[in-house]
Amino acid sequence: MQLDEHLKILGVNGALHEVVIACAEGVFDIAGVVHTGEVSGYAGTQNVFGENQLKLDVVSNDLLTAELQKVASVHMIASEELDNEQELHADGEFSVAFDPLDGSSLVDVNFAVGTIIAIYPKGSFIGKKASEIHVAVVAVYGPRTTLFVAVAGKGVHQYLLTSGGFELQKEKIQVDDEGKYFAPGNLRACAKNPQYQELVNYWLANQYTLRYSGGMVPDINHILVKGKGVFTYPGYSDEPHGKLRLLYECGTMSFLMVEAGGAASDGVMSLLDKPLEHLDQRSPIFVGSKKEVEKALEFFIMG
Ligand code: P6P
Repeated sequence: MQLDEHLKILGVNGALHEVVIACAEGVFDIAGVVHTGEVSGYAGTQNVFGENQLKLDVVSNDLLTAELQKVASVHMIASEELDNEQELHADGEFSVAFDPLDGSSLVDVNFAVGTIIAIYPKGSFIGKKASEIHVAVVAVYGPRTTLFVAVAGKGVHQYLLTSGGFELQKEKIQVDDEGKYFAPGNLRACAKNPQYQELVNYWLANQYTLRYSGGMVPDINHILVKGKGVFTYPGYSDEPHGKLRLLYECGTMSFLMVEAGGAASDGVMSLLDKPLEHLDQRSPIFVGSKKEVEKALEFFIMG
């Protein structure tokens, strides 16, 4: 079954259906440039986080923005690659936030990368929470291009990009409450954060299997597809809020995981309930199987 038809079965119709399809079109376009490798090198510019942009970052952003521009129901957009949120259509019903190519620094070593998109109610993103997301669209560009679509209250569904379009692969993906896979981001923090060192020691002592690539999307994809595990990217003294962006990465991936029956926290509160203060806000993240997230937080709260 094609994405287009399955969305209608999920009750995604009208303007929201148009926006989701535009996101999928953008993913299709980005997959083309990622897999051909024709676009390489640096753009000579920096994003709002002060990171040097690859040409692929900029091209991916432009491809997705172009698809969203075609849809009258898109009010505003915000991109990790743009300095500010932008209005596309004054009468649009939805605002779309995205990281067009997450993990782009891994493209040169041919690791999997991804696109992270969240469709919110209209208006500015400031003050919004991930719990307000209507639909999340997350793509994994690996040996194959796959797509997660999470619809608020309707679960997470996976599609495979084939010559015929996005074909439904798995409905209602669910993660177990526990499972011994761990994806420990920012391990450098262990040198200054003994609580993190203790958590890593716990995972090792209990024979957890390491699954970490350095790409948030493929690393969380692993938890969703295997149905268990935990991804962490804590802060520490030098970076108390960690590295990952609340709007473009943590919020959307948390929405995806919670819709699949998992949990997501910043160490203090649910990441679904954390209001956005500014576009480049960063947040620690503990996300995955419920009991694995709870166990991870024990080490940080007790510390
Ligand atoms: P580190 C990729 O650059 C990214 O933004 C996420 O996709 C990933 O989880 C994280 O950074 C990796 O960070 O510190 O392990 O290189």
